[in-house]
Amino acid sequence: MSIRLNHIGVAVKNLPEMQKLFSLLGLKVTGTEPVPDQGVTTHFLPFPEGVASIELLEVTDPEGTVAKFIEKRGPGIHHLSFTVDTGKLDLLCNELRKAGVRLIYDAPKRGAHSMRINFIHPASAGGMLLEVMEKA
Ligand code: CMX
Repeated sequence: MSIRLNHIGVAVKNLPEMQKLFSLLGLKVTGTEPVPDQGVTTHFLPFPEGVASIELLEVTDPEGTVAKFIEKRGPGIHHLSFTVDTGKLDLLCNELRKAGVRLIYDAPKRGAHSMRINFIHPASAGGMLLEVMEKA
């Protein structure tokens, strides 16, 4: 199984300010997608050659997990997201569970860009929230 960095999720408080900053770094928003299930609208800024993206997370649900994250820890890097080969996510999740790794969902959910997603809890990942996903 191969795994690739897909994006770095960043919880933002001031979207225009962050868009301006990344624009100065040469990264532009190429796609925006509301993900009501996750209480956010996602704004994707791909790196050149499509290697990976920055994902700006704009809060749409004040009770959602990203809103809570900003309230507790302030804006900043929220998660790292990795893609696995299509059809391999369930296998990976089973392997992780068997190894005692704590996953957030019992079964993957639908995320932005029609991906199936799950998360490794920060308690099992050295304080980082890690997303693992595959194309649905
Ligand atoms: N990165 C690192 N640590 C985090 C974190 C994050 N993103 N979010 C929460 N934590 C910390 C909490 O601050 C808490 O730390 P302390 O124990 O030191 O207080 C700890 O993790 C555990 O917190 P918890 O009480 O179990 O749970 P929370 O209510 O804080 O929720 C989590 C944490 C990971 C379970 C929740 O954020 C979640 O379900 N995340 C998955 C979904 C998600 O993040 N969606 C948004 C992105 C969607 C997208 O990209 O489309």
